[in-house]
Amino acid sequence: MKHYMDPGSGSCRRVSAVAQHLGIELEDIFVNLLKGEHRAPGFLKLNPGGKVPTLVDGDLTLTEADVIMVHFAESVPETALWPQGPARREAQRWIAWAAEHFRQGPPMLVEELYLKRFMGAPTDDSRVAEGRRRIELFAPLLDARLIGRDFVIGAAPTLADFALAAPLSHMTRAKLPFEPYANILAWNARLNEIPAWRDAGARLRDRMAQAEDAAGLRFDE
Ligand SMILES: N[C@@H](CCC(=O)N[C@@H](CS)C(=O)NCC(=O)O)C(=O)O
Repeated sequence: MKHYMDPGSGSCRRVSAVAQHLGIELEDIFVNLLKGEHRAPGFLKLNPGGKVPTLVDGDLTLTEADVIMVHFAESVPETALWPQGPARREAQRWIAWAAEHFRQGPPMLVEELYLKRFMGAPTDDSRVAEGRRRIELFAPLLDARLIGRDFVIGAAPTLADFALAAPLSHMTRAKLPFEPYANILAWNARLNEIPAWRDAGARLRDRMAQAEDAAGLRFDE
């Protein structure tokens, strides 16, 4: 399976981590987002939306990290990442909530406070305020859900955890304001102990560190 990806993307981190966790081998094809390679005509033929991750599995081309994660989970006999019965509905509910609500605020701040610096573009303060507002609106719900739970569905991680945690991948670099949410921070730390999630997180950090060096930027000020 070919995985068109940029290791610096939280969405690609989900795809890489789930594949590794399930023992599925992927051929990674680097699409350098910072160089605009996702807008190249060849890539747009594959994914007219111009986004990574994009997966090619034989005749099937899939976009949307949520769908690709499910494609992997349903290709193995049984995995706790994608539980059966009511727990699966609950996981699906959180995946939908992540896409519709929780994963809105953080990417706005990542773009405004971090990625724009690579392009030398000015920060749009209204988008920063909107990103913060959305985090303040939705983070308390996830924080409350995690009281007394190690992971979102229960004792074991599921695809829902990766769908929710992916946008926190740039938390330090973009200084995402999650300090008030102790349960989210503890859960994020627990997820980072899962080898496949940690490994994809390390590749993301290395990728961004190299990009920062190449651009002559420092983000630890
Ligand atoms: N809903 C998509 C979002 C994918 C997405 O936004 N990917 C980003 C990287 S994290 C991207 O390709 N950005 C390029 C652009 O939008 O120009 C998914 O979950 O796979």
